[in-house]
Amino acid sequence: MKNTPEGVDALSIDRRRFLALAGVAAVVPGAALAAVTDSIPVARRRMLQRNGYAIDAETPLDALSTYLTPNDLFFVRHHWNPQYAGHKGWFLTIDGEVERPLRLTAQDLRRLPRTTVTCVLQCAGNGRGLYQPFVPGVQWKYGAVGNARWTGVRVRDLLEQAGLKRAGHHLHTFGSDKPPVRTPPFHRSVEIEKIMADAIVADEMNGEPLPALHGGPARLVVPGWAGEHWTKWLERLSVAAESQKGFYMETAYRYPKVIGAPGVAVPPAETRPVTELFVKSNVTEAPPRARVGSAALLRGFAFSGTPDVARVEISDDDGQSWQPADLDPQHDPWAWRLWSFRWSPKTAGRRTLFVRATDSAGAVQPREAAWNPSGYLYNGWHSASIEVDA
Ligand SMILES: Nc1nc2c(c(=O)[nH]1)N[C@H]1C(S)=C(S)[C@@H](COP(=O)(O)O)O[C@H]1N2
Ligand SMILES: [Mo]
Repeated sequence: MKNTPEGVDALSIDRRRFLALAGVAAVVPGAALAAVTDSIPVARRRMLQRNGYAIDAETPLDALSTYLTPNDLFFVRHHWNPQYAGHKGWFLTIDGEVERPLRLTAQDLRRLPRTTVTCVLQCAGNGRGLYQPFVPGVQWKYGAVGNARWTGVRVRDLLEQAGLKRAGHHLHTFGSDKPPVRTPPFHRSVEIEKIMADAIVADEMNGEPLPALHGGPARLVVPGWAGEHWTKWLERLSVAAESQKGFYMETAYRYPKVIGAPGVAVPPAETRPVTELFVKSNVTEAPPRARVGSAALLRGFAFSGTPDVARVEISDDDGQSWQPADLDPQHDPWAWRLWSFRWSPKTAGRRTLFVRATDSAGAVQPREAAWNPSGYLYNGWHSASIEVDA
């Protein structure tokens, strides 16, 4: 694909340059955000750009140590450089299989009953750069994921107001970003059951107006489902009998129905759309050195496409035995769970600690992620390597 050049080295870019690249001005943080943001030291406030064209920047793991990921450190995935829409003149159209099509301004949206969801947004391609053999596309490693508090209006309320017809089974979503020539538009759709269950049109992120980089004035939030469903710069929601057609539904964002051998192509008829996220955990902080007999503290996060994480465990013997990590009390359905673990090494030398999570449906994070031709939903065990002194 033209818009995702391969093999581009990641450049570390600081926040100022990142904003310059994005062509947007820094927003003045509100009190709520300042509290979220201040807990990450200045030295760690940086992003890793993973693409030569369009902003595709991931968060370094050590900056993903808070329950809410600050807006200015939240990963960004653009398919191309959008023309950022302002609030003035913006409106959201709701049409298709509805009795009364709606046209809402940003102000109209703010006056409707509001709801807040705290949940994970992860790009389906997060971890693509870790697959063997190599998979072309943006070489995301660990940080195309974050946890945020999204506020806005339930799509169910909007569709009830518009009078959803029985023939409507899919919600087609349209953002205002226009692709470069000869590139298919980013047109997507989501099953109406999922939309009616818990999708929202969000115009706030972590208590601030939704930043332009993250789809402001408004975007779709689909808790538990991969990022490509979360249409940014939303301008139209259209109900239809069938799912949307085109490259981003029929070719991209599909996963093999049956997992085959690594590196082997899968015909389209033997794929299904990517939907729920897979259970996954990462280490965000671990000391490079430790000492026999004294505890070393490891921290990280865990999440899944089910509402909750049941357990996080650590192994210091290559997966033969597991010890439970402590789960932080803060949690919300489809949010991530922070964990911590005090490890007391008994022998000196270089040691590898693996982490794995189990979700509320009993799915256990596998040692190796299931290989798939597009490199989606990587969830192999993550590890930390620690040098233990006698
Ligand atoms: N209109 C539009 N919406 C979009 C995209 C896009 O390129 N255009 N990228 C999608 C993908 S693939 C992801 S992973 C998320 C990323 O959201 P973020 O940039 O706020 O992290 O937005 C989704 N919504
Ligand atoms: Mo994505």
